[in-house]
Amino acid sequence: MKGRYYITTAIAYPNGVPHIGHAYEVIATDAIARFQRLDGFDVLFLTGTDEHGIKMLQTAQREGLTPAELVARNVPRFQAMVERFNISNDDFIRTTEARHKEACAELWRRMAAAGDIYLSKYSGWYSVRDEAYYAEEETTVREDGVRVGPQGTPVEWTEEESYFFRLSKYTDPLLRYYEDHPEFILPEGRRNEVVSFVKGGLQDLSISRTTFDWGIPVPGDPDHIMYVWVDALNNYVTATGLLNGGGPRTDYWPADLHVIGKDITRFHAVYWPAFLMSAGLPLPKRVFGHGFLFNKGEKMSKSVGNVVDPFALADAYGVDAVRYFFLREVPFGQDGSYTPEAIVNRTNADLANDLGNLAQRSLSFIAKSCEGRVPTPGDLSEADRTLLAAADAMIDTAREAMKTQQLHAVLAAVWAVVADANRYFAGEAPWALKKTDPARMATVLYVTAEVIRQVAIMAQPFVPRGAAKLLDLVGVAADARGFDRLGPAGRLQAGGVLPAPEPVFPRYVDPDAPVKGA
Ligand code: ME8
Repeated sequence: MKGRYYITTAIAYPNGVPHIGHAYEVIATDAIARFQRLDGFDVLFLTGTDEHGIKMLQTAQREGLTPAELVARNVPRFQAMVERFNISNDDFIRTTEARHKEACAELWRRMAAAGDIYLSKYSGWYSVRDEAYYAEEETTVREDGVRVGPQGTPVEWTEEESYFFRLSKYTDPLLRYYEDHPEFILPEGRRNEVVSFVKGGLQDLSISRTTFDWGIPVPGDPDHIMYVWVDALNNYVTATGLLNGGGPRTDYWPADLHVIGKDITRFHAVYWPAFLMSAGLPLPKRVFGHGFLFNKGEKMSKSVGNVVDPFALADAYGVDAVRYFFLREVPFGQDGSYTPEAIVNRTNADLANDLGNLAQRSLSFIAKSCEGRVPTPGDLSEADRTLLAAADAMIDTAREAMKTQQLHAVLAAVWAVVADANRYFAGEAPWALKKTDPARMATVLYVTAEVIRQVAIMAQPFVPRGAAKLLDLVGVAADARGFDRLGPAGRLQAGGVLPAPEPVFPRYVDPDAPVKGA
């Protein structure tokens, strides 16, 4: 084992059903978690739901439910989404769980013991949609007279007694931390935004509410409940047991990577490290703010009616295809747009044609011409060596790209080898060699199968189902699929018996398209 690796997603508000942005985040995080596991790390992968706060309460009221009823109805949909997309999370945390309430009370006590919490009166602007306090200068008045915060959501004037956290005290320590850890916040553009926000000076933060009670009570003053972001951020620590008296997971803290969307960078890169410094806990190593997905270039919103149901996408195109499309097409960290045509074009080209057909053609040829056994290679030609070298080099490129979570670059490197293998296979034309030079044919088929083995190992984090099936087809045992088996270490053994080939990545055919000849 190379060491522990703790990775998390944001925890979603279950105030509605999951949308494709939620699916995108768990898919990307899952690819990283699977990559690290295959690379020999002892991974803890956490996701879950953020169930308190005024937004949840108001949604429940609008629907004539109690907040507890609302979460009881919606959380299973989030759990089902995680399952549907083949997410390999080790835990699913709900902020209404007892373990979490205990951990939050302990966090609060530690911040209070550090002298960082005081009682005062809050008056200012609050956005329920963002669950965020904004300074007056961050708000603007829209043409229709509605005052909105920096994310464009309405803010309302709020005045109440509140506990405050001495965030101002952490301005310099935070700036020093960003300076000493230039890769704490990625991508770089997001880091620059955070640094300039903090340089502007931080004001103390209101961290409790008294006007509703759907939340975690403040220790010693149950008239107050904790500000939902104090509660929410602490989920990452709760899952390790560190603030619940210990247990087997405590050594996973600090987290290696918090994967979040760009709109919640401030909470993760400013508030969260400040709370942790105050509580005397180590800081996470990285916060990665991914981009937003847009439907045909438009922002998804319930009022526009273009919110895409991730279950419908999975049903239409398949889980592997949806996973592959978003991770290959959207440079991780940037915004992405998608259309049904783009999903079909990309996955038919890369999965069905380039990889799927290559595997189907070469493996059926092996089945027919080599008695269904891994062929025995002869001396390697220049072309054989070049292709094998390209396959052997994938993992180094991939590890380098993964240092900064460049998932699309990993896939680009792997599919560059798939393209090489297709050119090789077409150029060597094993079907012609069958009559003229069967020994050379065997070598070409061996090299092709070996490259498929390595491509499939590399593809596991992204298209887990299809990659596993490919590995079955080239006869790779379940315990020989880790990255330590890449390169010469795990070369296919000549003579190994292979199962009957079958197609792995189906081509998407529009169910409504006119049938040819009909
Ligand atoms: O923010 N494209 O919950 P949430 C990509 N509970 N990502 C998107 C997206 C889109 N169109 N829309 C949302 C919350 N996201 C808090 C998090 S963490 C301690 C608490 C992302 O349900 C969003 O950026 O509004 C966030 O990372 C995640 O989905 C959950 O969003």
